Amino acid sequence: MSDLPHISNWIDGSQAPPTSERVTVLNPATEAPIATIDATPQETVNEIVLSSLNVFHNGKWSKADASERFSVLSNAAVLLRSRIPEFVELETLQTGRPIREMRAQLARIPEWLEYFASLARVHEGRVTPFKGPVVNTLTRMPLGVVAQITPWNHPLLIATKKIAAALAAGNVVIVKPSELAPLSVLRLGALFKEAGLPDGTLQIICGYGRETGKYLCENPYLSKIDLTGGLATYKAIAPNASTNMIPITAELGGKAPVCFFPSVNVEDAVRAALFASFIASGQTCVTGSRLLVHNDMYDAFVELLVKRVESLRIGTPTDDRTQIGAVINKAAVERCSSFVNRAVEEGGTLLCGGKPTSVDGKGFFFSPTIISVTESSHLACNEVFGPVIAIIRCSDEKEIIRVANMTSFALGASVWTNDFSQAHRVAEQIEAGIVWIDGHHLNDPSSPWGGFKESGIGKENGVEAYESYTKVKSTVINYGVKPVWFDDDIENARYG
Ligand code: TXE
Repeated sequence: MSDLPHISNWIDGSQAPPTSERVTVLNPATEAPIATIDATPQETVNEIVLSSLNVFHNGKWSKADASERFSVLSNAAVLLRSRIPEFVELETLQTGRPIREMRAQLARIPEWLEYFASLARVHEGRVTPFKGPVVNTLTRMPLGVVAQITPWNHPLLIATKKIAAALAAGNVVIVKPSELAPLSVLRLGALFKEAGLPDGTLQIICGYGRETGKYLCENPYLSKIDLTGGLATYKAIAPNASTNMIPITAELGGKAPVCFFPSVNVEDAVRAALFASFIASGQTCVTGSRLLVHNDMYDAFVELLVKRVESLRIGTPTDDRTQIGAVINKAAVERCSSFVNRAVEEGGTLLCGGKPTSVDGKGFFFSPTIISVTESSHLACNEVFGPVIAIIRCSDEKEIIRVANMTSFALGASVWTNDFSQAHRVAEQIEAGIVWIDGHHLNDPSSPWGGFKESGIGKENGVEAYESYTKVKSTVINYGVKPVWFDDDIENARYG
């Protein structure tokens, strides 16, 4: 028996007895095992869905007043804010991301709980302009038991935003965090209990995606699946969801263009590129993975960019000075290498980086890499999900817009210019769910987040996310004449 701590599933308000099969979680920066988690088998997954259905039907949460949902989510926000340092430590340990990034990101996560708490309290139904003496009310009801499949790159942020929206709307939630970084999410179970959430309303189950995740998504009693992950995962779960008429929200990959125009000073542009491209070692769905640079600034931009990228500090994630941490696992290192090799084989020019590296001889690290390529190269068209960034020289505005749209993904994009009308013109023509002007990665609980094309379906954040966790009920109240259609003595019978 290993002496690693084992963190079992959080079910019905407490830690469940451990499953017999387990998954080991590694620290990507040292390759050392840090804990084991459950590998939940199908039978257990199905039992959990059924017990969650009972919890939904008992109405303690699904029929709770909006004011009660507001209080519980607000309490959870207060508790989370008071525990940020311990969550930061855990998140850094399991993702290998620099602690300075995790501090900045986690400090904001309670805002998602506050936002959706408020939305639960203030969201109102509608009355339609129905013809005749009729009042038609539209009210929103929770869906039922919803499954959330969450990833490893922003484990706590992504899980919290999905959980907050679903609970605010009155659903019972089953979360399956990524087997690569599940530990922070597992801690949310006890936190929500302390905040006053009824037992069984938030269930957290662990295991491999192709096993536990698959079993969960195949269950016919779910009322929604909300996935953040890869396109292949979406394609694996969609057929079952379709058979069982389960709606899906999917937040998938991206190939975000970062568009630079010469009105921007080169130093500012390079700073923007570093921020867009290398946060989380490029492992985010909106990573600025294609730098589209106007010809008039290209040479100066590249010269300074390479200098700055080469001086980024790769290091131990817990060190405050570290700017670039690890990537998530060995497969990610290999994937980065294979993208670099193919880009070079296709005639791309490696400008900097391009190699696996390590810290104290250990860990899954890859040096920040810039490769100049053509717009239709493999690197320019496919998602790396790592610190391997394509740069493309573009002759003018029209070309930047054309190249920006040359991708099957359409999640994020950013436009950097000091020309106000150019900013609007370009942003308007870029196909993407989120376009930033003079910014990148900007995120807020109120701001809908989700892509077009192969980047996904539906939105996280905002009223859109809340409403996607509800179904609309139309109640039609006739206060005029009662139906007389089949009465014998009525000619030209009318209704109402
Ligand atoms: O994701 P996976 P991976 C994208 C990105 C990346 C690619 C693969 O393009 O290169 O996905 O990354 C669970 N049924 N993003 O392999 O496998 C899995 O256990 C049910 C973008 O890490 O999709 C985990 O909980 N669940 C993204 C979750 O899906 C399954 C963040 C995500 O893992 C499953 C991460 C199955 N058959 C990856 N297979 C973003 N938008 O930020 C896996 N899972």
